[in-house]
Amino acid sequence: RAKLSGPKLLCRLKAEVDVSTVTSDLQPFSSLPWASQLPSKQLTSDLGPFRSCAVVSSAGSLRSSGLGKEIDAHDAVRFNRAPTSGFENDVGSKTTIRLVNSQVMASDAHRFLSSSLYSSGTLVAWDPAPFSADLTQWYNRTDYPIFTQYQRYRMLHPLQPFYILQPRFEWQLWQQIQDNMAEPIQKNPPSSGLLGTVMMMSLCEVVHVYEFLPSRRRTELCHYYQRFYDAACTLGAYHPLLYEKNLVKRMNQGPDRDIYTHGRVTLPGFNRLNC
Ligand code: NCC
Repeated sequence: RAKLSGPKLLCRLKAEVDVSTVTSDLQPFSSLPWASQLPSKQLTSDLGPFRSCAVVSSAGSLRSSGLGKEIDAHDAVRFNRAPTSGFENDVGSKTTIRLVNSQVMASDAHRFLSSSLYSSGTLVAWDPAPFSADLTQWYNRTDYPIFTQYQRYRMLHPLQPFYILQPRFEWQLWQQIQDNMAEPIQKNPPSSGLLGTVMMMSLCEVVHVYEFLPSRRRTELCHYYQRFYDAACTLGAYHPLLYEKNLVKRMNQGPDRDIYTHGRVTLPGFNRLNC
């Protein structure tokens, strides 16, 4: 299997991966009593297009980066319980979209329903669904109780836009990682970081990703917001993170130097690609 060049890889992603979200008219949701809590339209038709976007990984190497100002010049996506308060100098303060996994939504420790951390911008949630499961199978067997938590959140915060990614998107992206690697990769969905990056490529003209590919500040510190050390946070265990990073490295259109100094990768939005 031939290794695709960066531009070919970008075109393949654009053609094969569809950032689809759950809408109220889809089976099995349309026949459920709470269907009206779901958005009636796709995330990609409600939001954007944004001119330039920042994908802010939660990596420990963001600490002392001083990237806050630069990040705040873009529309930004953040992940899970990554805070901005107290870390503005390094990660900025603007949150346009927050992408949360279903574990965060379900765990008591993360106070998903009550913490103000989740209340700015648009929320997008995802759950590691079984490989190629249809929506009904997934609905009956989610990894974490994403739908009960979604309904509760919507009751408490009815005005905040809140979307749920379709598992189809996770697995289409997983397939692209697999198709472009020589070895078989683990059959777990990509990390929130890659899901968010591709989601932003569908919403923005240019996407800058910060500290997904580690800079010279590379550290075993897991998150910039927590004193916990584990190299697996950067290299992956459950998620095929190393392969995800390999893919992003190949698609990068910015200079290698940007990665080293700023942990910054530059990717084109799908709409800007001529393919
Ligand atoms: O850690 P997490 O990810 O919330 O980080 C968000 C994204 O940033 C990128 N990252 C993070 C740390 C690091 N040192 N290097 C990185 O590149 C990754 O792309 C990552 O996706 C997740 O993907 O949803 C994940 O969530 C956590 C956890 O569920 C939440 O933080 C809530 O506590 C997972 N950790 C565990 O389950 C213990 C993590 O595996 C993936």
